[in-house]
Amino acid sequence: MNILDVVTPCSKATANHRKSFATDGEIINTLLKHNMSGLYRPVEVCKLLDTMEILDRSLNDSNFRKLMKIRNHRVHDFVANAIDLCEPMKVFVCSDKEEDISYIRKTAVARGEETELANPNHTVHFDGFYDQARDKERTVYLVPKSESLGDQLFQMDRQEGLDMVKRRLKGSMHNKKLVVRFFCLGPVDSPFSVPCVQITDSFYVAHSEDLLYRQGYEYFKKLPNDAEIFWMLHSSGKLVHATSIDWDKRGVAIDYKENTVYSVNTQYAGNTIGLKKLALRLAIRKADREDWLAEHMFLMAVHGPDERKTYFTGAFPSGCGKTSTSMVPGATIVGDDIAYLKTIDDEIRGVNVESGIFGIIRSVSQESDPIIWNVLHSDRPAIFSNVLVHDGVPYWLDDGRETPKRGVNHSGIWYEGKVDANGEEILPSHKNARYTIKLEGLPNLDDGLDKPNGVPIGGIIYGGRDPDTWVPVQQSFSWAHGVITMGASLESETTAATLGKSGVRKFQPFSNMDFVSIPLGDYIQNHLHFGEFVPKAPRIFAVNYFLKDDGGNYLNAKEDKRVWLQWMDLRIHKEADAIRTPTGYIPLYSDLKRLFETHLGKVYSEEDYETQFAVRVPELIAKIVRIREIYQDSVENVPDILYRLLDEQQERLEQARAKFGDIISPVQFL
Ligand code: SPV
Ligand code: MN
Repeated sequence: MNILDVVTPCSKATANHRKSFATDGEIINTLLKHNMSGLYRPVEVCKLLDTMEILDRSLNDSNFRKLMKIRNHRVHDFVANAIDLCEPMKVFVCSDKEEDISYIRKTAVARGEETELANPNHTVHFDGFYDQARDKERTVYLVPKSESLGDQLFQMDRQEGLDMVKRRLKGSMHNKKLVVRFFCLGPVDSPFSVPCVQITDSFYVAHSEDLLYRQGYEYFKKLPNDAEIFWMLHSSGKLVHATSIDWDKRGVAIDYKENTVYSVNTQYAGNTIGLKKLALRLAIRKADREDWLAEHMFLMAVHGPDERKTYFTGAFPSGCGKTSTSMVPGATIVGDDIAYLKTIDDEIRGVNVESGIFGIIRSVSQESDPIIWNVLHSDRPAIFSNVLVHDGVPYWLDDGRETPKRGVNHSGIWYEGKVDANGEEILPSHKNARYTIKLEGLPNLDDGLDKPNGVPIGGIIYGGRDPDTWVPVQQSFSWAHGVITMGASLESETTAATLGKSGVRKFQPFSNMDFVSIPLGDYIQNHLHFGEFVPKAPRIFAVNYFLKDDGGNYLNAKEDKRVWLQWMDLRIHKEADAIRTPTGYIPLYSDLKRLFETHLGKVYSEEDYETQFAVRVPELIAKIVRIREIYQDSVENVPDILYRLLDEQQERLEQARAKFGDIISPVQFL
């Protein structure tokens, strides 16, 4: 078959288009090869030629060639469809080359999406006043008519959702440049790798992803044609002063049938950086199909006695100490936000999906988070978002410095006492203000970051913002007990990381509720199954950094988490005894006293121990009642073992109450 025979009947084929093919032997050969090998029927070749026609007319020579080096027609289709829908003025294809990457940063600044700060390697980005966090309610799964994800997840009819999001995206890139970027989630060329294509009209998004993810252009060049790919299309929509103004028509839609995510009229990273929480939602489905886990977890190494390293993952809802745990002095970090876990050779191993940090900056001070503080005051590249800028210097809440009385923040020019449209005071820096940095080059970076098979996981930690139930640290009795009474029972008070009121206690199973994309009952079943038959399954722990006394004061200092980590390390290696309580194993006072002294140089009193580790029976029972009710009322396919383990825990608590009363000192269980 002659290529021109196929071209002629195609509706959009133009003379110019045929000419460009006729001069590009490489493409003609590709098309002929595919066609002859029976890969495409003529009608598909027509589609392919439509794609080529769009790309040919929209990309200049150099970008066209960069795209064609990736010989995957699904990539070409995705880019062409995005161009057809969003109608950009120009297209930029970003390779892994330094010149392309620095063009992204330069353009983010030139377009006003970022502003350079006094430190030449730093920029600041502002999101719109009403676009400062993840919008959970306007993030929906597109679900075909015959399927349901259960009552817990936001979903809408797939076709209606696609129509809605495409209507919003239509023409959204007029007068803008469309950027195509290629990344790899997890180490490149590893059993964990997931290739991703991101299309965006935001150079801030493209720049952030450069700091946060592993480059994937070269990887895509070698990728088999049928590789599973995650696809992301984002447009900030209409901009005024470089911020999205149609935030009330903000939308994030997850079309899991096509592994594609759409995001429009928003800029906040959690809604727009497709590789972050949007890809996590797709990954949870992939993990469920393939029997592994995709989790909202840090990954770090605790350095124990004799230079021993033990890796932990930790699931904490946003704003509950996840990043600061993974960055504690004395430990090494692999990742702070998203981990994939797989069983390899009878061991559970994990990787950091990302290669950077998008961390909450509030409360980062020289004293509380010295490593992060130093990084943010060094010459390493960083993007600050939604902080206060005064004289080119970024400030944030509780940073231990005197806050300037004026400056620029997400509300524009800011001065002390400025109020919003409702008369509420505007804080100098947003509570969810963030920093974006690469992990590469951090002084505390673990050498496991890019290991293709990841690192072996010794312990899994669950923690939330819990004022009155869990003790500061405890270990589960078994894998299933940990999965059910710690992971599946996690609750946490809301924070500024999501839109809506802060400080409200919410059901947050596995700290992953916001991203779970399969029915919750199936997700729990997957967890139970995952560790059950692994000979060296990680130990499961629960921590609580936010326990309060009756007067509402926190019972622990921020740095105490270093001691809890050391204790967990000892438990994994069977080097510390523990007390069995109705909810799990807790530390002995003598061990904590020693660890506080060694690691923090602090005297830990018996009185503190008894208050912090007291078993608060009424609160713990009330929690079980709440959790049981949620599962009974609104979750389908709940494994029976969940109810059994919750009932048994309640029974143990009731027996203890009958013997010792409502609030039980840990020493009673000795
Ligand atoms: C979180 O809120 O959990 C984050 C930031 O890590 S983002 O999900 O990107 O909003
Ligand atoms: Mn997160």
